[in-house]
Amino acid sequence: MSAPLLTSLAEPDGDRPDALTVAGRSCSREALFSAAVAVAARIAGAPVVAVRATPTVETVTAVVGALLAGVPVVPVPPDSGPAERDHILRDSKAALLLTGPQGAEDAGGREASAAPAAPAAAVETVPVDLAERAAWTGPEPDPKATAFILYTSGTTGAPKGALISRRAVAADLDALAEAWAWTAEDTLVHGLPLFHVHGLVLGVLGALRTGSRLVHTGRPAPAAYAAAGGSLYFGVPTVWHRVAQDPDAARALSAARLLVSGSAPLPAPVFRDLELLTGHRPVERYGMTETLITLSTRADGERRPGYVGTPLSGIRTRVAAEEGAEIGELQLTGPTLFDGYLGRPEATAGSYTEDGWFRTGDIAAIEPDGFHRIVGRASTDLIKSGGYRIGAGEVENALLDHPAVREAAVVGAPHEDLGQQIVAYVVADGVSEAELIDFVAGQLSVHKRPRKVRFLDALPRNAMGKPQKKLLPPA
Ligand code: MLC
Ligand code: AMP
Repeated sequence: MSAPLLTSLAEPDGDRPDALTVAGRSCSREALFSAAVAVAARIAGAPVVAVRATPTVETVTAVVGALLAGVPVVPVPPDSGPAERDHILRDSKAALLLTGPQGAEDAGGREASAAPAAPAAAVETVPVDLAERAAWTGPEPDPKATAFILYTSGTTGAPKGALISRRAVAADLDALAEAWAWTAEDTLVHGLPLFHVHGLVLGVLGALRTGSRLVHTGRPAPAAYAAAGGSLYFGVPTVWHRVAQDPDAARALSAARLLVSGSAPLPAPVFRDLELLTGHRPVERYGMTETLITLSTRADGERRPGYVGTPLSGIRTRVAAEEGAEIGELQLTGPTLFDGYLGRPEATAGSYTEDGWFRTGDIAAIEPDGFHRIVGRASTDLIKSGGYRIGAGEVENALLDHPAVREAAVVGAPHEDLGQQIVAYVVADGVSEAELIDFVAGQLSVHKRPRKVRFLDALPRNAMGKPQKKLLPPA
């Protein structure tokens, strides 16, 4: 049984003024804790709270405050357009939205080019004030209680809210600390978004739970990683690809202890370039919003290009392969699994096998020595671009909301930097590629925009009239 989620926070060291740095602004653990207690006091008793997840100290304070109060947190991507933001707020029934000051958000966030910051009408905005202080006497929340509701895309429809318990987060962070020998001696550096598992759960709570310093670089730029002087670095493969393209920045990471890649497959050439430039063979780990991180190579173990290692402590895996085949769907069980999709019992039930194993939808192979290799996804309608998971159906629906678009089919095309890039095929009149890209970026999140739009006279269809993505022309 893991210790309570925020144990290490309750014993702030108090004297390190830069225990936490986000986009150039620092604070001590004690300052973070006191301001978070003030947040907790303000929101105590709320059923759920949304947090506008800009890369700021305020976002970290808001999340910690909600966790202290035992109020489930719904992170809202700061660049999400009205369609996506309203869906998240309505579906989660969040009545409060914690935000930072606009100025600070502009400094490190994506506000400059984002959609208007106005929340949906029913939501009360609560600004986080780092100078505010309060005494906290609340009881330790139940470990079974929900820590996060993380919105994540499926193949069709709008994103679903994955319910992540406090004990799942605690179990995952402890298993990762063990696998990576992650301690209070580390300085964690990354610049990943604070609304997904990677940047928020691992990248913020992991640092707070292990007691390590955290430097969040605002954006995951190679030069910022190089300047941060960390011991432990997190990145998605796109970030590592960019680091490998910047030899000076890459060489500066030689002094680190561990470089960790996850959220999408790390291409073998990027693994090798990183090794050549930094002297480190990167650790690769695998996870999902619904399961948190479940597989990883280890600080004290072999790291092999193309492999995501072995199950973390407490996790069991199996591959559901057809008779005679070596690859099949990866299925798993363990203490880090989610508690279902909010308000969607059928989707929840559908994500488990009859005997209670979680169906990842990823195709994998397990070598005789236990090393796991992720081969691909069962459905091509879930796209991974820059480490973001994007449902083809969600982007198609956004395109179909444009008055000029009659038909739309969205695919993920292989891309050297992004892994996959979103390509939209549309049947439309009197609208340009740039207009459609901006339209999706404005309705959903900017990262869900197609990078290319191809105009067709008609979508290829089978005899039943169903669109055939396999028959679309090359991007
Ligand atoms: C571009 N921009 C636009 C725009 N086009 N703005 C409005 N309208 C348009 N049409 C702006 C963007 O807002 C941004 O602004 C800038 O242009 C660049 O945006 P981009 O081109 O989309 O960024 P890019 O360089 O492609 O981003 C790459 C990246 C990003 C690696 C930084 O993809 C990223 O952060 N990925 C991390 C995803 C992640 O954390 N996944 C974890 C999921 S959890 P500005 O102002 O910002 O410059 C998970 C579990 C696990 O998977 O296993 O971990
Ligand atoms: P998300 O829910 O956004 O966390 O995305 C989860 C998906 O990311 C998984 O189902 C995988 O398809 C993919 N993924 C995460 N880590 C890896 C990895 N190391 N290698 C390959 N795919 C990965």
